[in-house]
Amino acid sequence: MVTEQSFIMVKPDGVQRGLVGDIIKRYEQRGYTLKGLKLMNVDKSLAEKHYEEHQGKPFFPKLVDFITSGPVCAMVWEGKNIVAAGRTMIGATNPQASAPGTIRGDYGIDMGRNIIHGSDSVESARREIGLWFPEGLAEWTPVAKPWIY
Ligand code: FUP
Repeated sequence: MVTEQSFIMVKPDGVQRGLVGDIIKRYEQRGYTLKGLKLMNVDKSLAEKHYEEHQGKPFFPKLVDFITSGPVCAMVWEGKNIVAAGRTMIGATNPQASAPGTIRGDYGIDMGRNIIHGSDSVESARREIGLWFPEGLAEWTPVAKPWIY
């Protein structure tokens, strides 16, 4: 079985508002496996690399300022279809368009303060995990796995 991984990050607004625990709980309870976790400050260079696809867009400078404005909680989650399912759990980019029950739909109002990032493809997940976790990930298999799959 191919094991898919996604890079999920609670942004500075989510950390400041005390939403880290709830967000971790949602992925854990769904049955996904936590493979990497760290609270960290983000420097400009990492922020610009992470959001390189948006370089040159009008919102780019504000986005970099925001993501470097306080600690983020960087995570890697693993499991079946985690990239797409992780995004479904997050909701739409604009919290106003996110359904209740999603993370942004439950907690967000403003596009510039949308709480959480999740990789948008398996390819970006690979790139983002390499960028944010150059030290590598924890190696483990949860004992609950046969009860989830
Ligand atoms: P998402 O994958 O849902 O996080 O969204 P994008 O990669 O398209 O955008 C990255 C971040 O840029 C968003 F989380 C919010 C910000 N953004 C804006 O502020 N304005 C825009 O028009 C688009 C995105």
